Amino acid sequence: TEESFIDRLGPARALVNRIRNALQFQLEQHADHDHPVEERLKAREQVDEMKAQVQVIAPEVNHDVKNPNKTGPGEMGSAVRIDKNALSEEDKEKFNIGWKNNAFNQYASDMISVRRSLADVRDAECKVVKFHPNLPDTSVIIIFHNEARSVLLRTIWSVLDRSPRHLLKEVIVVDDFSDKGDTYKTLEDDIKPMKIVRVLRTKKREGLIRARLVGAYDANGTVLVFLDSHCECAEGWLEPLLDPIARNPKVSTIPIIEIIDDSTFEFRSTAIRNIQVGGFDWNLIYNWHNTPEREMKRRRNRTDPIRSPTMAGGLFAINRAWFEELGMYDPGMDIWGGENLELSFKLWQCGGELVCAPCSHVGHVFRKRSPYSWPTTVNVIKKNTVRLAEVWLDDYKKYFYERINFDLGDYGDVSDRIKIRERLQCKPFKWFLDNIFPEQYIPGESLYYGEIRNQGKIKVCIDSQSSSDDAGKSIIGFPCHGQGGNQFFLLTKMFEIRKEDKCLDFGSGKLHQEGDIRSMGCHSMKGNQMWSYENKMLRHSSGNCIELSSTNDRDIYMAPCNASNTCQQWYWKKRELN
Ligand code: UD2
Ligand code: MN
Repeated sequence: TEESFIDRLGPARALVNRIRNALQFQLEQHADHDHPVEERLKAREQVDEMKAQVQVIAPEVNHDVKNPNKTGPGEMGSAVRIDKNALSEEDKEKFNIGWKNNAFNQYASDMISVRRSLADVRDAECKVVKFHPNLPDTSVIIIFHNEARSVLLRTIWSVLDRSPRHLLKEVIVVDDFSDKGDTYKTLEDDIKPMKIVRVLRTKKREGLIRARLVGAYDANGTVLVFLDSHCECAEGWLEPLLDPIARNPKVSTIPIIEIIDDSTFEFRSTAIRNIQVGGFDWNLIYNWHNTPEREMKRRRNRTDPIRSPTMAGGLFAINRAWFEELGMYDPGMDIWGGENLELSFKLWQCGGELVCAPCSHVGHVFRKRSPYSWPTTVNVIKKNTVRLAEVWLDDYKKYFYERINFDLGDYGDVSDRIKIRERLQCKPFKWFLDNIFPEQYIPGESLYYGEIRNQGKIKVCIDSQSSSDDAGKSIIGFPCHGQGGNQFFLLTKMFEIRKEDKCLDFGSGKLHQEGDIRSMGCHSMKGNQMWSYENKMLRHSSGNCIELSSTNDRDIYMAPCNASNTCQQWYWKKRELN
C-alpha cells in the first residue's frame, strides 16, 4: 500500500509529501487546455524533475542498474545491430540458439540493460492531459512459458520504473510450467530487489489463458493489467489505461502496442493519428484496421480513447470486479488463441466497452513463429474458437463453421459460459456487428463459397498460400485439404473472388504466366478484381479464364477461355439463400 511505501522511505517521507503536493499543484495549475502547450510542457518538465528526485531516494530503486548517461546498446530504445559474421564461433552458436529458442534475437537482448531507457514517444498533448483525480490501483500480471531472462526482466523493470508507485499495488509473474533455459530457476533471486513483485507457478502446463486466471485470482488490485513477457512499458503508459476505467469501471482499455523489433530490439513508435483498432475475419482471427472515420468524428480530442471492436489479447487493463462478473476467461480454453475475441465480444455485448488509450504506449516483440511446444493431439486454436463461437456468435457462427467444413471437433462443454451470457442478459451478436463493427464484411451475401476444386485434376484446389495479411501473394494449385483457411473463397455480389479482406486480382494482362493472379486488398472498383463463375469457368473481366497447368499441379495462370479444357473447370459451392 501507499502507506507502507512511505513508511519504508523513513526520513525521505516529508520530502516525498512535499514533492507530491507540488506535483498536484503543478498539474492543477497547468493541466487544462486553456494554457498553451509550451507552458504546460514546461510545467511538466519541472514535475518530471521532481519525480526523478523521488526515484533517487526511494529504496526500491537503490538496486539501480540503470545507465544514467542513456548511452550503450539499445538505450533510448535504439536498435542493436549485430554482424553475425564478426562473432566468434562460440558467440555465433549462442546467437543461433537464441533465435531458435525464442523466435527473436536473444543475443541482442542480452546485450541491452534490463533497465534501458526509452524515448518518450507520447504526443505532446498526452503530457498535459488531466487525468481523473482518483485513479484506481493496479495489479500487473505477466505470464510466461520459457521466456528469455533478459526479456522477462526488462518487461518487469519497465513496469516498476515507469509506473507511479501509488498506482502500482503489485506485479504478479506467473510461470506457466517452464521447463527450458534457466530463467525460471533464477527468477526468485532476480526479483528480490523488486519489492512488490511475486512469482506464482502452475503445477502443469496450463496455457496462457489459465495462467492469466491463476494471476487474476491471486491479485488484490482494483484493476488488473495483463502483459506478455516480452514487453516494455514506455513513459506514462499506466495513467491513460486507468483513466477511462476510473470514469466507467465497465470499460476495458488497451495501449498502443508498439513494435519491438524481433531482431534488433528497436522500440518503434506509432504517431497518434495512425492508430489502428482491432477487428477479426471469419476464421475468427484477429486483425488490425484503420480507425474508422465515424470514430474519428465521435471523439473530441486526439487524446480521447478510441473504441475498438476487438483486442489483440496480450496487453489490456480491466477492473477486477467487472472481469469477475464477466466470468473472467473461459477456463476450457487451452494454450493459446481465441480468448482475446471471447473477451472482446463479451465486453461489448454485456454492456461494457473496449477502448484504445492513445497516450499509452507499450512495446511488444512480435514473433514470426511460436517458439514453444504445442499439443499435437488437439487443434487448440480450433477448439478455443469453436467454444467462443458457440457462446457469443449466434447464427453468425455458421460463417466460421463453413471455413472449417463444419468439423467442430470435440470442444467440450460450454453450458457454464452460456449461463454467464444469460445471467448478464448480454446483447445479440447482430447488435455488436450493427453498432460496434458496421464495417465488417458479412459473407451471407455471397453467391458461391468454400474450396474451388479443379475438375480436370480433382485433388487440386486453388490456394492463396498465406493466411497472413501480406498482400500480393499469388495463387497456386495445392492438394485440397478441406480445412478451409487458404482454400476458402467467396464469390461476392460485387463479383469478387474474396478471401476475407483480400480479392483475387489479375493486373499484368499476361497470359500463361504463372504467379500473375494475386491476392490484393479488395478495392470494390471491379476492374482487375471482377470475375464471373458460369459453366464452371472462372472468367476475368479481361475475358480470360483461370487455368491449372496440365503438366504440373501447382501452376495457375490466365488463359483464353476454352470450354472443353477441364483444367479451366472448377467446382465451387453455391450458397442457398435462406
Ligand atoms: C497474441 C497476444 C497474446 C494472446 C494471443 C492469443 C498480443 C501482443 N499478444 O499472441 O497475449 O492473447 O495472441 O491467445 O496481443 N504463454 C504461456 N503459456 C503457454 C503459451 C504462452 O504462459 O502455454 C505466454 C507467453 O510466454 C507469452 C504470452 O503467453 O508471454 C502470450 O504468448 P505469445 O507471446 O506466444 O502470443 P502472441 O503475442 O503471439
Ligand atoms: Mn507475445
